[in-house]
Amino acid sequence: MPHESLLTTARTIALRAGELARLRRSEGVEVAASKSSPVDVVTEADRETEALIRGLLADERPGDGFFGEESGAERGSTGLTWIVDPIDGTVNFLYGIPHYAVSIAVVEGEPDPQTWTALAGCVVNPASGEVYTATAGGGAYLGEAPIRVADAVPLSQALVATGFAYDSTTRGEQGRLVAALLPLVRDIRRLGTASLDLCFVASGRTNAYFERTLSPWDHAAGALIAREAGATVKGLGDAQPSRDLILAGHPDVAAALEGALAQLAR
Ligand code: LIP
Repeated sequence: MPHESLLTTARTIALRAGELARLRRSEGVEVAASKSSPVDVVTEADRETEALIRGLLADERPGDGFFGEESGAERGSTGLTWIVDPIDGTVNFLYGIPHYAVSIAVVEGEPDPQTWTALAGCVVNPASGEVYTATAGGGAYLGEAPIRVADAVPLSQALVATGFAYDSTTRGEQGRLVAALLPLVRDIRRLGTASLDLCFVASGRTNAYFERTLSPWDHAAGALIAREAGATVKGLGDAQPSRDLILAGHPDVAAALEGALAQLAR
């Protein structure tokens, strides 16, 4: 498998970080601070888990760059950068909803989703024990089992996941769009963890996913896993995923969803 060593590093560290997050969740979780809005929170477990990941990567991969949600970016000298969300689905984690993830990806080139090449990625749900992995050209897996996107369905039969911003004005806009989309699809799922939303597309648990206002660490690993499982994963127009949009699904479903969203945005 290509980039197997990088994947082994990502998976080993993601599993250790997941164990720490699960332990901290069992001990009780409190908000440590808020960020972009009163409902955009960080917990001490977020910070502690990222510190663990960052330290283990520094030991294992000296010279690689780091780009994490809680402790920022550090340029490396090897051309590789680790993109880390220590606890994706922070609000689920805070409330004890067992649907959150440690997301670790390693990319080649600048740590910019518009230009990077993702080489390996791992998304671990510590609550369920599910481990999603992929390497560029090596396929996508849930545990040891290969995974593929669900077969194409008409948009009216598509189960579509999405998510909403921490900014209330943006959330209002997103809610109006989802209300207009709802009668056009089978149903909507809002599960609260972008990395797992992308893994659910990869494993056929949903037909498509879209969201705006995500950060690079939310989708770095999940986008590679979804692509390697046969999904189209794109941003707005011809762009790569960005804060403006990430959209993923079977190529035919992704195209139909993108068309519907464009129509509804007019
Ligand atoms: C979350 C994403 C989720 C989105 C939330 C939040 P966080 O990331 O995983 O898809 O809807 O608003 O951005 O903040 O838990 O790392």
